[in-house]
Amino acid sequence: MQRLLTLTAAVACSLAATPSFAHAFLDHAVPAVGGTVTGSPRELQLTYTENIVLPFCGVRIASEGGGAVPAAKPRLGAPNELVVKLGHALKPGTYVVSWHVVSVDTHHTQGTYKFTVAP
Ligand SMILES: [Cu+2]
Repeated sequence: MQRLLTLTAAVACSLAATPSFAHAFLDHAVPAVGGTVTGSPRELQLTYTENIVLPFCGVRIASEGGGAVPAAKPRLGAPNELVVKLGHALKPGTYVVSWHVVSVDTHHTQGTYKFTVAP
């Protein structure tokens, strides 16, 4: 029975994973994915394609050289949006954002993107 339930869940998920209903992928971010901003942002906003479960979500920010940027724990700006307040202003340079989330359908996704702070 347990096995049948597992199989049913797997089939349901693969059926659900069509382009119209996928896991929580990053839809857009501020600063924008691959974008350049003038001056340091105070916070990052990451908006997902599905609602997410905050206790299982995390975001790390590092300079391209690898140094971690201190940041607050993410909070929800909306049911599908993480907001991360930065611990200090970012110097000009390129930064790497690494995120992982769990969507309300319990699936885990993760990814990275970069943005640049112009001088
Ligand atoms: Cu899913």
